[in-house]
Amino acid sequence: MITANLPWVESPFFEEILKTKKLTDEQAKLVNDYHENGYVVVPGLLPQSLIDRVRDDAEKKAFNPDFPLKTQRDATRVQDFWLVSEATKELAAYPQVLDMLELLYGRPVVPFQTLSFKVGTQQRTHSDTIHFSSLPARYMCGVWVALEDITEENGPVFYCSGSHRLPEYDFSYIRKTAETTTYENYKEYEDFIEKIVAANNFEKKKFLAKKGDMLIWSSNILHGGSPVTKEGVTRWSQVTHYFFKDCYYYTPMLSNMVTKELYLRNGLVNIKTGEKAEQTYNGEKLNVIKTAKNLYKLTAKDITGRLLVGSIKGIFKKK
Ligand SMILES: O=C(O)CCC(=O)C(=O)O
Repeated sequence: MITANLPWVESPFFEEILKTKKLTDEQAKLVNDYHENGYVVVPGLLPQSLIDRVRDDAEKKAFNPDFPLKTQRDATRVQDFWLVSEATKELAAYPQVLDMLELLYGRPVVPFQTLSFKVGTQQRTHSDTIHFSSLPARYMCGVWVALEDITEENGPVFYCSGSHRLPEYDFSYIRKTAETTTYENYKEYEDFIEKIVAANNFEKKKFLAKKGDMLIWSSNILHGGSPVTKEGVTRWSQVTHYFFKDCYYYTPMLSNMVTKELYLRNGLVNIKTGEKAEQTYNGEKLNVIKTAKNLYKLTAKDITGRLLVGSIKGIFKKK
């Protein structure tokens, strides 16, 4: 069945593919909502005992400066706490969540990053595709879990329903020039996305979650963190980021999206298996040619780097 090389829930042929699936009413509602809105809210699936263990670990270790961590940590967030917290890892690879994601995407899931939050991030609107993209496109999603009740005051996550249908905006849309970008250019991206929100009249819907509620968002949905309006309040929460099998994984923010020189995520580890994630294009290994520090060009197997250079020289000779 042709999917336009997109996850089936995001395919233009979604309705046709849906008819071929044997789904329960609950599953049908999940896939229809996700297709339509780009997100779903799932209350009551995760055991409160697991939520309590994750929160306890985050309090006692992640945000305890005396607990040694090798990953990035600041006052708001800790990256990849799953490496030292069994509970965080369990939440990231919770079997019923993985089943749900595999139903939505039709491929084995690769949980690859956790972020643990103590307070609201107040992050400006963005799409995860600027950080995490795949080839074929859109095989990525986020699962955000409240580790305490979320209020208007403690900086709820917000999202723009339907915005997943937008193009995957990167710097090739933002700039007229073709430089490779870095995180120093990130504000330019955020300013651009704010204009996109205004141009589309998107509403920023707040996720006023109860402890244990979960939000699944698709790779390209616009989202962020609302302002924290009460001093000193916490917003214990965890987000896990997932890719899916048989893709190349890259970071557009650090790539050259005009020349398609990609910052490949070569060291990606599958949280569930502990193994390095193999990268392929729908199962096909491509040639990977290094063009600069951390940048790679993908070519088909029948074109080697040498041939590519040779044919370019040939073109110049003819002239
Ligand atoms: O938790 C938040 O406030 C936002 C998190 C977020 O935007 C992300 O993980 O991409």
